[in-house]
Amino acid sequence: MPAPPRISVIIPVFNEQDAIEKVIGDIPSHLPTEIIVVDNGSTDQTAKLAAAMGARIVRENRRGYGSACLAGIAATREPDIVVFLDGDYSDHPNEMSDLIAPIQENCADLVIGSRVLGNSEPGALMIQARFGNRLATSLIKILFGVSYTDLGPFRAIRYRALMDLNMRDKTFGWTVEMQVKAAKQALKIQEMPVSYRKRIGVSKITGTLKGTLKAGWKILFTIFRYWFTR
Ligand SMILES: Nc1nc2c(ncn2[C@@H]2O[C@H](COP(=O)(O)OP(=O)(O)OP(=O)(O)O)[C@@H](O)[C@H]2O)c(=O)[nH]1
Ligand SMILES: [Mg+2]
Repeated sequence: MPAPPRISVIIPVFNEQDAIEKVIGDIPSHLPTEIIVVDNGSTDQTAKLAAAMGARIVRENRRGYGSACLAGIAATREPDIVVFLDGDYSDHPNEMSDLIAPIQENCADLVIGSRVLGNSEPGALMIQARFGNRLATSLIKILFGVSYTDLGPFRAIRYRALMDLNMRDKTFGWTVEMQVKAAKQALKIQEMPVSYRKRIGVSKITGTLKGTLKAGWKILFTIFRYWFTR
């Protein structure tokens, strides 16, 4: 029997004290080798609660979703697979086995959890997020020839492939940068339907006009940037 893969789960968090215990508690306990919670300058009890649940806390004071993910990667200890998961309890961590299965079976290097293909609680995936996903994935299909349905945060990637992607984005271009670079490098890519529910706590990005515009602009900019530098 081959040894089970070593899995690092990275959870970027900014003030998620009402959600973080549920997120960690729903991760199948037999799966990850370690859970890394990247505290992106929280001013609440998030880090303390996560540590009490057994997570390793990494602090990253430079704000931004990508900054937090990059700090999480830097803190890993050469695992086989890295899983990214949001800290607001929108994703369903108990679906992690399905997400990593294609990598374990050597059918994929990158698995994107698709909220569009899975069950999304009404109102969880807001109209602006659905529209943004459509636009971004259509552009990726036209420019890079790869079909995605979502830019969802819940995703798994082989560690070596992740290193080769040389991720850079420090904000909300992070998810699309990974997908575009994976397309350019012709990684084996799969999507897995995942469930999605309304977040716990205050919406910070897609729930606000400013957040949506900033994230939307950054996503489009990132797609074209990697198109022009191909
Ligand atoms: N907004 C924001 N989130 C961060 C940051 N750093 C880490 N995060 C975490 O990144 C994850 C995704 O952020 P969310 O605010 O849930 O973004 P979203 O899912 O697009 O939108 P909403 O859930 O509607 O706010 C959460 O776990 C945040 O706590 C940051 O600088 N800004
Ligand atoms: Mg969210």
